[in-house]
Amino acid sequence: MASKLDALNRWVDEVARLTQPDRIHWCDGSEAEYQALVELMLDTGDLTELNPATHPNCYLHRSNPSDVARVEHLTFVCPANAEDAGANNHWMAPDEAHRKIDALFAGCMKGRTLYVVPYCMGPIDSPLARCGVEITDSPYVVANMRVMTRMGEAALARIERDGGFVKGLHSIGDLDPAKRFIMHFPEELTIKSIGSGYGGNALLGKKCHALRIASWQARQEGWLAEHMLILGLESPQGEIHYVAAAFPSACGKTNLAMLIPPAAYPGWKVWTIGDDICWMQPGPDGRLWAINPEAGFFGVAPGTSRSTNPNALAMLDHDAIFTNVAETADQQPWWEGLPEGKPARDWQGRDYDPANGPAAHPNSRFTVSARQCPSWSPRSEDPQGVPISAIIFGGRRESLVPLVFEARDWKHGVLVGAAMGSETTAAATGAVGVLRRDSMAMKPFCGYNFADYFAHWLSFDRPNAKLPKVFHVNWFRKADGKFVWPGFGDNMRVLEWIVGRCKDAVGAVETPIGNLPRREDLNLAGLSLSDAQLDLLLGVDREGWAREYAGIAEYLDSFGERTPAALKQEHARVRDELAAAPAAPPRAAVG
Ligand code: SAT
Ligand code: MN
Repeated sequence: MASKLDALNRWVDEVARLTQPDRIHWCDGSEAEYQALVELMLDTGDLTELNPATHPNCYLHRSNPSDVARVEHLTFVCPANAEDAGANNHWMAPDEAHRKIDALFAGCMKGRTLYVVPYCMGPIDSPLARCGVEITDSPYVVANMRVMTRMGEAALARIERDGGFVKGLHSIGDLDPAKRFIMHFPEELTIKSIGSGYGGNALLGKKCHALRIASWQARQEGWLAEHMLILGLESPQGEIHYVAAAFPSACGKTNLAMLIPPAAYPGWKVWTIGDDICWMQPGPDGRLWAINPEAGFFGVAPGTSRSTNPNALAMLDHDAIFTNVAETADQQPWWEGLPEGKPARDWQGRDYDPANGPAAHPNSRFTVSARQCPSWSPRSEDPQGVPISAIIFGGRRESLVPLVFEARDWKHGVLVGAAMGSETTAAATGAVGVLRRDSMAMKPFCGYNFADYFAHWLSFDRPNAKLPKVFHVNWFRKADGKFVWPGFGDNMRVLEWIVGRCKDAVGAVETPIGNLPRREDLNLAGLSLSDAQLDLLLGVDREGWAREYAGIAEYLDSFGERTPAALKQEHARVRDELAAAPAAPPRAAVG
C-alpha cells in the first residue's frame, strides 16, 4: 500500500533509503492489526500478558532500564535562528542537527519493519485538529499510538485531503543513551527522534507534535497549544463549566481530570475531556474553544488507587498497556500506592526485593483509551471543542504559595502563568524535588522562545474577547513534612470556588498577588482543618512573596530583550503593591 499523496510516498521512500528496513508496513489502525502487533510483541518478549481473568487484553512492557523518562538535555528545538528557540530550549543549527541525527538513522532499521503511522490529533472532522505521520521501527510505539491518537485509515484520508502533515521519524536505534536525540524542526514541521522507545521521546504525536511543533504553528495561526487537562464541572442544576488546567508532568493532572466529588457535593459531576494537552482557539463568540488532541491517557501509575483516582482504576482492568510497573505473583499489574496485592516481580522483571528500590518505576505508566474512563465526556468528540470558563495554573510548592488565588485580569494571569514554579518529578531524568520555574508547565514543551510565547498569550486580550478567568492552585503545601490540604476529590471545593468566581457568585479578598477566598467563600464542610492550617492555605506571606517576585524578575530577564514590556510592567505593579505597607486590612473583592 501507498498513499494518494506523492509527498508522503516520497518521504517514506527517502526514509527507507536512509534507514534500510527489511519491510514497510502502512498502518490502517484496525483491531486486527493491533492484535497482530500484540502477538508479535508477545513472541519477541517486548510484551508479556497480564492475568487474562482479572485484566483481559492487558500487557506489560519493560523498557530498557536506561530508557525510562523524557530526556530534556537531549531534546533540541532547531529553527534557523537560535533566538527563535530561546533560552528555554536547547538549540542546534538545523543543518548540523539533520547531519548528526541522520548519521545515526543510516541503516538503523536493517532487519526491522518500518511502520508508517498516519494519525490525527483531535476529532477527525475538527477544524482545530492537525495530522501527522510517524515512521517508527517500534511495534510498541505503533500500539501506543493507536491508543493515544486517531490512527490509521481515517487519519490518512484526512491527510490526503489536507495535503500537509507533520513528519515524525523515530527509531529506537540501539537504545544507547549516548546516541539518543529528540530533535524538532518547526520551520519544516519535522521531528526526528532516535535512541529511546519511551513515552514522550517516542510517541511523537504527544509532546513532540501536539506541544512543541503545535505551539509554533499555534503562534503563527493565532491559537494556543498547551500542557493542560480539560474537564467539565456539572452542577446539580445541570450547568457545565469547562476548565483547562496546566501542571507540570506528574503533578496530578490525570487525577484532577477524573475527580469524583466528595460526599459534601451531591449532584455534582466532573466530566473528563483530556488529561494532558489542550488546543484552544478564539471562537466567533470571543470565547476560547478547546479540544483534547489526544484519544487516550498515558498516565503515571504509582499513586493511582481506588482512593486517589477511582475512575482511573476502573478503566485499567481491561485493554490497557502498562510500562515499567511491577507484577503480583498472579500477573496482575502493581505499583506503589496500590493497597491491593503485593509485588512479586519489579519493573525490571527481577524478584521483588525492597533493597532494589520501588517495585514499579516512579515514572511507570499506563496507556489506555480515553473512552474507557467512566467520566469520559462525549463532548471530547465535538469538532468545535468546548468553551473554556477558567484556566488554572499550578505546581508543586511545599511553601509560600496558597491553596488558590485568582488573577485580577488576563495580563496578570499571563504573569501568574509565566511565573509558575514547581518542584521537579520523576517524569524527566534528573534530580527530583528541586524548584524550577516552569512557565505554564511548558518549559520542556514550548517549541519557541518563551519571551515570544508570553507575547503570544498577551495578544489574546483584544476587543470583543471573552477570555477565561485565570487562577493559580497549589495542592502541595506542606507543614511538618506533611501535606496540609487533603487534595484529590476535595480539590472539588476549590473548583467550585473557581466556577463561582467565573459566575460572579462568590466572594474573595483582594491582595497584591491576586484574589483569595476567605474561609466563608469555600465549602469546608466535612474537612477537619485547624485555624493554623487554614491560615497557611489561605494566607499571603508578603515578605516571602516579595522575595518570590525578585526571583521572578530575574527569570523574566533571562529571556532577554524579547520579553514583553507589558509583562515586566505587570510584574513591577505587583512588586510595588507587595512593597507598599498594607494601608488597611485587605479589601473584600466584590462578587
Ligand atoms: O513521557 S511523557 O512526556 O509522555 C509524559 C510526561 O512527561 O508528561
Ligand atoms: Mn504531560
